Amino acid sequence: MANWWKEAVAYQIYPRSFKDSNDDGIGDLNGITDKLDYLQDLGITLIWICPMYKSPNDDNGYDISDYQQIMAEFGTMADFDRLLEQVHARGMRLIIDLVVNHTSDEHPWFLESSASRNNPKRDWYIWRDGKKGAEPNNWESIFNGSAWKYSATSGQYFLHLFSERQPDLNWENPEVREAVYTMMRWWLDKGIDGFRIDAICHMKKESALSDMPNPLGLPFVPSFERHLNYDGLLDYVDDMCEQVFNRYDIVTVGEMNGASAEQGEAWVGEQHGRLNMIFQFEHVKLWQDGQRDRPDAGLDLIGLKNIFTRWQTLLENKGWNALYVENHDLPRVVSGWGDVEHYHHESATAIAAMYFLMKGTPFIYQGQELGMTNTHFASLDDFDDVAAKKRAVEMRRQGRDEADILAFLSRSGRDNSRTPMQWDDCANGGFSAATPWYPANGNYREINVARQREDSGSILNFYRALIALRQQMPVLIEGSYALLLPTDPNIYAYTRTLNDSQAVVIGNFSPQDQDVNVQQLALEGWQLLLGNYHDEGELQRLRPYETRIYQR
Ligand code: TEU
Ligand code: CA
Repeated sequence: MANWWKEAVAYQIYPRSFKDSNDDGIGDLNGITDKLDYLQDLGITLIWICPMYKSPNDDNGYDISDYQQIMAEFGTMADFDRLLEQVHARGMRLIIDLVVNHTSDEHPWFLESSASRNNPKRDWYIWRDGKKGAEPNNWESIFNGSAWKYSATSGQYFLHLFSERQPDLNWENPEVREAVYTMMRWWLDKGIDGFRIDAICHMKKESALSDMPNPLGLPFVPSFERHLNYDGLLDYVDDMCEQVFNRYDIVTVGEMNGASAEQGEAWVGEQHGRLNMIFQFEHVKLWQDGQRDRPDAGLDLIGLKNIFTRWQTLLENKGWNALYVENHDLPRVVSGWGDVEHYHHESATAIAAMYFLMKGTPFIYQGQELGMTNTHFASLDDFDDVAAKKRAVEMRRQGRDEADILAFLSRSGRDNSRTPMQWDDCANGGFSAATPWYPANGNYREINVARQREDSGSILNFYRALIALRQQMPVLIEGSYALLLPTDPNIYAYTRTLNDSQAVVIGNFSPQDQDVNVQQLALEGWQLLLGNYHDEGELQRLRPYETRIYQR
């Protein structure tokens, strides 16, 4: 196969929480380098690290004040170079986060732009006059509150779709594009293997910046859903590909909220030559929307099957999927879709097999391979994430009571996935000898790498087996996907087929036994390759959260 990234198994690192090498309580680049053997041993071949650039850390590095310097807390550029070299020495590849929808308000570009109305960089950001003494329009920021902030220096407002410390760049301006491309080439010439492109769906703004309809009379109206994937966005992407990406042997993955499976081909269809993959959001929103309506709703399995199957089928032979169920913006998947209390091991591994063996490049978020869970928040003071804090303010404004807000943020908050990686049962899970910047999840004594490494039946070793299986069996990389039992509310089953070789992945996503129609699935005579129970069990019955992988 021509494209190395199709065979890759990817691992996402949140540097602040991965491994602290110098015991100041903050994860760092040398910490990542120290753990490369762990990743290699697991079978990882591609690493994505979240932003490690200079940043005042309003949004944990997603607010960049210098694209060509390393955040002091994370180390130096020499540390980065050594990390890259050590990744390559192990035959792995490294991609970094490209955050160019916005910069930090401390970036020199923004400092210049905000200095005066006639500064040469004024138009690098999106400045507007107020309307009758108020914000230029009624858009709400993704992190709540107005999407505009007033700057007294020049008497105008600037647009920020995220926090007010993350002003949006004006991508209409060719000078902005050129400056960003120069920066991108600088990293690519250094030898990185590609980019995960942050918030790409938000880069194109509706040019009139017109008010949202406001039937409910809200102070500010959520606007981002309407402006996601706005007309003309693909022109930016084409330009970026032509000017930069297409000149390198790299992989590009866009963070693409707002693309439906039907639109997927425009983004990653090979004949268009745009991005290699996108992180689509449909399965994530299914869960989030379900949570909004019914807080205790777990997994809507049929909804999930519909979404994954549409992406699998519509991109078949056309483009490539990025497969993921966790990242640093989401709560832990086993806490949302599984059953941590009764079937932690079974549900974490059933989820793993289900998404990991579809067609596409699987991404594992740090700690997912251990079945790390959501953490415990005793009060609203326990939240660190800027998004959670601002959400709490907005919920208070809506009159929601504290207990309600705490419950909502506890199950949806991004801090859940940002607790320190659990390496062993030493203090702070072995992440750091110092007090970590964010407290470790109290369950690190039970859930940690050291313990799971020794246990052949652990979640970690299940992931290791999945990765090995995928590397050994071309059908699991290239085989086409077909859904079985589409209307079964408890069982997710599908085949992968390549010429005369076939695999079946079957999983029970309920805490009850489920009968399997062996005839319907034609399972007789198949060979069991991997399962998440100690014994084979009965062909015709799946135990709670049991998953099995067969081959013909
Ligand atoms: O997230 C952006 C992101 O999730 C949006 O694209 C999405 O549309 C929105 O949250 C609606 O749910 C990225 C990073 O992953 C995140 O950590 C950053 O906070 C954010 O960009 C700003 O850089
Ligand atoms: Ca450190």
